[in-house]
Amino acid sequence: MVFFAKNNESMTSYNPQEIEKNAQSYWMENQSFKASESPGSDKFYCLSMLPYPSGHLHMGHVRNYTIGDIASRHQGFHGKNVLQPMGWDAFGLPAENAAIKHKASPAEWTKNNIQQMKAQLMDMGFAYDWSREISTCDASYYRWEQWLFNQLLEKNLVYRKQATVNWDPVDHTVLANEQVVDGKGWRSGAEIERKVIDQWFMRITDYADELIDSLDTLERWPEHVKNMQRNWIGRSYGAEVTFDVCDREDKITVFTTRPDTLYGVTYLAIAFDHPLAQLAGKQDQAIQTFNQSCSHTKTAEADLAQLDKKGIQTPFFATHPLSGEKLPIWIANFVLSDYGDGAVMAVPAHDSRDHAFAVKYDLPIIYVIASENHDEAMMQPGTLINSEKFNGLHSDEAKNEMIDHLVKLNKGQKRKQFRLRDWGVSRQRYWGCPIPVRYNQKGEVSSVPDAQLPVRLPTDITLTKPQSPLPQHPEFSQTIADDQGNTWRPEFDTFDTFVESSWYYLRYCSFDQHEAILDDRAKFWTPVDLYIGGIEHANMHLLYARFMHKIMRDLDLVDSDEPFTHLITQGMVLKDGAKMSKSKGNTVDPTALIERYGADTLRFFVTFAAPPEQSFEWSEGGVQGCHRFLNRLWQFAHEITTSSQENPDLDSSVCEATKPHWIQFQQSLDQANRDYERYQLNTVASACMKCLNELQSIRAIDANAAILNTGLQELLVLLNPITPHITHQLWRACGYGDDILLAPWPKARASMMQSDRVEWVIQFNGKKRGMMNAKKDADEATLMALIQDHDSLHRYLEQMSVVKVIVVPGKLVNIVVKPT
Ligand code: ANZ
Repeated sequence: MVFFAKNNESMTSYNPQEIEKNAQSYWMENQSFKASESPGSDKFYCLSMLPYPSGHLHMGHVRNYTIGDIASRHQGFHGKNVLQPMGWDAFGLPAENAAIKHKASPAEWTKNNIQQMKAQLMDMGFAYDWSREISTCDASYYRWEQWLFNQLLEKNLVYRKQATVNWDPVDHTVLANEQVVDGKGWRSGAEIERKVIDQWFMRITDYADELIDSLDTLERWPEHVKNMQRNWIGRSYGAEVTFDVCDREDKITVFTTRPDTLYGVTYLAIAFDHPLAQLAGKQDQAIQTFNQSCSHTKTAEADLAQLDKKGIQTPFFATHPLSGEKLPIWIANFVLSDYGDGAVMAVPAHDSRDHAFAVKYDLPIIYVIASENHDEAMMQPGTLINSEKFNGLHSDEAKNEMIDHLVKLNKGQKRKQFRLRDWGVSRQRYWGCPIPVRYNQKGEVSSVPDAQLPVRLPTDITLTKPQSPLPQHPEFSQTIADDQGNTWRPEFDTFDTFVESSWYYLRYCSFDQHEAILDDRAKFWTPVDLYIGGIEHANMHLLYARFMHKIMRDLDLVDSDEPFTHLITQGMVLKDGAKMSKSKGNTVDPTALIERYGADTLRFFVTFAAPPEQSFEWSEGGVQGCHRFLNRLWQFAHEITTSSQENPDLDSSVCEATKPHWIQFQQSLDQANRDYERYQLNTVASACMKCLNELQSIRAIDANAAILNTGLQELLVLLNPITPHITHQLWRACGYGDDILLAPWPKARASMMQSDRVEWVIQFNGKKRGMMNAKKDADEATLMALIQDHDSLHRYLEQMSVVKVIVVPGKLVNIVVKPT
């Protein structure tokens, strides 16, 4: 292709490798992204979930971090104090596995990986304040985690208790549920045992109510993530009912959400490790065998739901608290040991599990809610029958009356129950943060005083097997003697790595504070304004971080109730319809792409491919298309560079022929600005493409048009958050200034905007719910489509059906809805 540069100099071609390095050095030298707590400006804390340092950046990271980087750079142009930090979630199992494989030290392996990945992140041109880099395996970080543990200990928010773990008897190690495959250890293949050992727990259940209730304040969190958290915490309201065991002193307490069905109870079902089940096992070999078989199944509720219902009858009976009826007591494999009281009042007529079980073992079924179909369980509430004085009541009333009655008889009470358990934070592993406690010969516990922190994890370790080397480590395992002649040994367990990631975002604020965990800067920066990460962290990580934030608030270290104001869960990068992942062997290496096309192309592609929350299919062709766009931009900028003079009266200089294109340009600019605000970044990218097309059309009509330079300047700034390197270079090459980061942010010219857009009032059932910008003459279908897509308005349509839509042209839409 031949280009005619106006200044007749030979045209330089777009060489991303060179210009990207230059731009990156410029930012480094000028400390362009160093965060400061300047008074007078608003802050914007933009956070992407920190990576595990596997050594290789993958496309999921690239996408996640590009979204965050665009948001940060965009806010920077708007005069905000921006904080965009990066760090490493550096403890955890993979380092141990890799170390065993390579007979190396996990610390070394991790350090090398961090170096490699950091270089890759640098190549992407992300605007991080690297001075705040955190590595969670550094003692300067984890010593404050240990300090926090001491605080929690003092506040009685951590405790030690026996709990069941999956024990691999060959590898001498505890396995996570995911590492147990068909009841066997994933590595050793050994039959897994359920072993009961002492472990540390954090009292997250103390905050269960608040963790549910304050979800309602998180307006900028995806609804489905909030629902996942609600379900995970699982608050149920119901009753506790006590059954006397016939001819014995024992009582069985059950939790039920359906006290209205009490007269329908025909048997009790208890978990295999319920005291009565254990007692029955001692007396009867068959029961013993059954209990043992239950002890090998997984405990996860989802797994239990899939199980074939199995049970065995015990020799015990219980008395129905109201009717006095004698009820058999069964041990059943679907009863969770650690939910409620590990016992269920079975109502086969109205619960499907109980029904399946009753049919299988030929137990009686009594309907106590009027129902026509007696072939299966009728789960809906309704009118009570067969329930003596409660007959004729509706379930809702009956629930309360039944509870009142039980309270009078001293046989039950109202109860709130959570599915959430306290957070078990002990791991019987080496590569983690040491838990700062000691034990004496009697097994008594004492915390390591703050002044003696950190308890350092030794790093001079060569791992050869998955067993923790800490109990054998000559220095670490040393005991200390006190004045009373007690000797104290250290704790050999380390923390679950979710502990580190539950508070790292706070430490970025006070990264160089060595006298305290946090300082006032944490109050300045938090809550995080935008948090971006994968949906796989919807439950555990986000819940633990929310819990920790509330603890920090109660320690007066932060002054907000929630850590993350706005959450974006980015979609997946797919290849041939499957998630791109190492295990599927379908990954594309970002480094190879950067070498070939440059980071800007990659950044543009992952932005352009889909809205942040949606998944997209990888396409090399798509990457090439993006590269061609950047090439066109490069060439265009070089061709017009010297052709212009500043024209103060820009609008009147626009001739009739070029005017439609200039108007189009302004409209795309306007659209891009609106889409930036709502993080609809893919359409920002396409608007930038349209802008370039319009400028090219203008040049084809009038090569000297004064608006070309103005348009190019605006386009470069608009594009800068997405493709920072090429825009940095062109800004300088075109002589617009030294640093594009100092340029004003472009706004569409009102005078050039065709006034075909207006702010529509949007009502639902006659109530105004918001405004929406759209074409004045938009029809009903277009408006409805826009509302469906709208950030805040779409939720009024969720689980609703539209009865009627009334459009007042150019002004108002009223949608009449009713629940589906
Ligand atoms: C009688 C009943 C009748 C029940 C009926 C349900 C329907 P959520 O809502 O999830 O909290 N349950 C109680 N403890 C259990 C345990 N340890 N393992 C397995 N199931 C247990 O569930 C509460 C219901 O789950 C309780 O209400 C109880 O069964 C069962 F028509 O009691 B229901």
